[in-house]
Amino acid sequence: MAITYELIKTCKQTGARLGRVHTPHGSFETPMFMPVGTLATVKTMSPEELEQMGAQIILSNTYHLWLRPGEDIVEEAGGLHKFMNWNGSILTDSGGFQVFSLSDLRQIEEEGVHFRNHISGEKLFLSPEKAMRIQNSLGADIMMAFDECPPYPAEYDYMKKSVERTSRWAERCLEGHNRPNDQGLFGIVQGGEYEELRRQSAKDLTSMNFPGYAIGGLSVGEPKDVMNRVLDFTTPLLPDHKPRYLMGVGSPDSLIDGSLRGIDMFDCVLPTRIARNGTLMTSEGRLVVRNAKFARDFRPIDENCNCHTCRNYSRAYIRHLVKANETFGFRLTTYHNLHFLLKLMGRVREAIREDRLGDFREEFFEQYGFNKP
Ligand code: PRF
Ligand code: ZN
Repeated sequence: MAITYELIKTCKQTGARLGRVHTPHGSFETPMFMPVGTLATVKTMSPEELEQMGAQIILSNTYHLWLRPGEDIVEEAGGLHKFMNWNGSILTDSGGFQVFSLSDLRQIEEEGVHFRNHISGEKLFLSPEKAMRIQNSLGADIMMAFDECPPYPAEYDYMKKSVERTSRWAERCLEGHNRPNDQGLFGIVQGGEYEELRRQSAKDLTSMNFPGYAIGGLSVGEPKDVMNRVLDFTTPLLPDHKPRYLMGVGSPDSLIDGSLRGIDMFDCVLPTRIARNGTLMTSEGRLVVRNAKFARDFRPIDENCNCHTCRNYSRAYIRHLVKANETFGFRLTTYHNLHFLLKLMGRVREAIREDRLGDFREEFFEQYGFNKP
């Protein structure tokens, strides 16, 4: 099996899991945050920098790499790891979600999804079999099943039909996967906010025996307490001896609240995207560095951070670069935000090891400003 999960311990205070996922490109500690490298690059960061900040696994996207440069070129290069010179683990999302969030004029059928290329307008079609063929060519360590992620809110009747189709598509993904020895395929549990449908989806997918499971369809506009409630009843439906991945979640509070509920893996464009408009995550909440009040502020972004950016550059300098649209400014902000989340996950793992994740949550939320009215 390409992917195995080792449970090291559960936090006595919260039930959160400390573990390790083994892949053909090394192992990574969990709970873990995966930086997003949609187009075979984590925007503005070199693989050397990612390694230096402690990234152990990154995510890339089937949909984007299929459109450009084309999975055949990546395959000819020797796969995604070689193509982009990243030797750690890689996970590719299946394209299902990107089709739903980026393209217009899509039409969902049993066979797959018809839609238009979000750049050229060209007519395209993606199916479970095609998503597997593309992901097999890309060669990531972990591939995702082709699913449907319905919008929030969605009617129960629609969600039920969608969950049933996602289960049938998952069967077809397993069938179409032709590199099970060096690529692990994860199933994706859907069902929106409906407990009965999450239960059905989890039952269908766990019976197919994937090496890991994702929880999809969250962080699509629902309130935070809805997400936490869904996690409360969904994670216990998943097997203990396999990794659990909460898709598209990356705000500091949700990373802690997800870990607390037994999630092992997370990804999100949030840290990299907000970095490119000058928003930084700090131990005291968000800092918008474009703000005039930082013009003569020669302190680091976060006095409690020891990243390359904070050790060497000031708020005033970064503000100047970002306002002038200088690429180097975006590199500095991206580096800090990713370092911040990776370090946060390290602190989460340490708290689990010491059975005090609940206390850590309280302290972190207090300092980050979540407990303020
Ligand atoms: N499915 C897939 N990718 C995703 C999601 C999903 O539901 C989400 C939901 N937040 C993010 N990325 N395949
Ligand atoms: Zn920093």
